[in-house]
Amino acid sequence: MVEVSVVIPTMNEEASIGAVIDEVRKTLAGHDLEILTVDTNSRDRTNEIATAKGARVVPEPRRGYGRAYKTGLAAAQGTYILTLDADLTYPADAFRELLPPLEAGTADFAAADRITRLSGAAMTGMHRIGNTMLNVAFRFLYRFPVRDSQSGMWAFRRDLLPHLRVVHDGMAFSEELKVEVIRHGYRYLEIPIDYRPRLGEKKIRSFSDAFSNFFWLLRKRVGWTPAAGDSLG
Ligand SMILES: Nc1nc2c(ncn2[C@@H]2O[C@H](COP(=O)(O)OP(=O)(O)O)[C@@H](O)[C@H]2O)c(=O)[nH]1
Ligand SMILES: [Mg+2]
Repeated sequence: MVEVSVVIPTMNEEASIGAVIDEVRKTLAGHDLEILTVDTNSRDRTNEIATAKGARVVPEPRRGYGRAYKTGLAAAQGTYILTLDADLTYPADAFRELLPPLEAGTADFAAADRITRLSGAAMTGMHRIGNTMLNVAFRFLYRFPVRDSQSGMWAFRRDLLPHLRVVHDGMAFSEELKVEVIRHGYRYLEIPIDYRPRLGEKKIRSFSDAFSNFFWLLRKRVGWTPAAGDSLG
């Protein structure tokens, strides 16, 4: 039985994927672990490196951060699922703080909070403004004191998945997942981390993704989404 599945979306991340997997293994040594990378058409050495480091590469040719997670989460087998980016921005050692509250049964979903200890170099001004706007909107619309609605580093029990219906296939997957978790009354915990500057080319478009994520928060709030969506598990 797999205890912990780590799911990592990748798209041309050869500069960092090896170091991310190394950090994950070091942090979770002693756990029965599987590492899945969900890859969309990488044309560089991403998949070669991930395979060499013992990860299972799950191909997902359809574009989108959320699409990749839907495929990766469905393929994961662990009791606990942990996620992070392939760009070395999220310090994997934060799993040492995210996982124990789940194991102890004091939280159902734990997310890394990049905002509380954010340093100047790790996020551009535009990105920071976008995040602030989205956090304010999330708090107002969902009456929940979230610190970092856009964080992509999570830890949760896999048995939550059948209860979560996430529609969005793009970057808004992250906020929508949190909305689902909170709406179901699961205990949501945020833990401050030291977010780092990215290696490799970023896939997010700060301006258009911020607007699209904002409108998605609104639409989700009023229930105006194109489909109910399938559950994640
Ligand atoms: N498989 C897959 N991964 C993606 C896609 N878009 C982004 N990613 C990955 O998702 C993570 C987040 O993307 P990133 O550019 O770091 O966005 P940011 O952290 O919000 O600035 C990275 O590991 C990317 O490689 C996609 O369409 N497919
Ligand atoms: Mg990133």
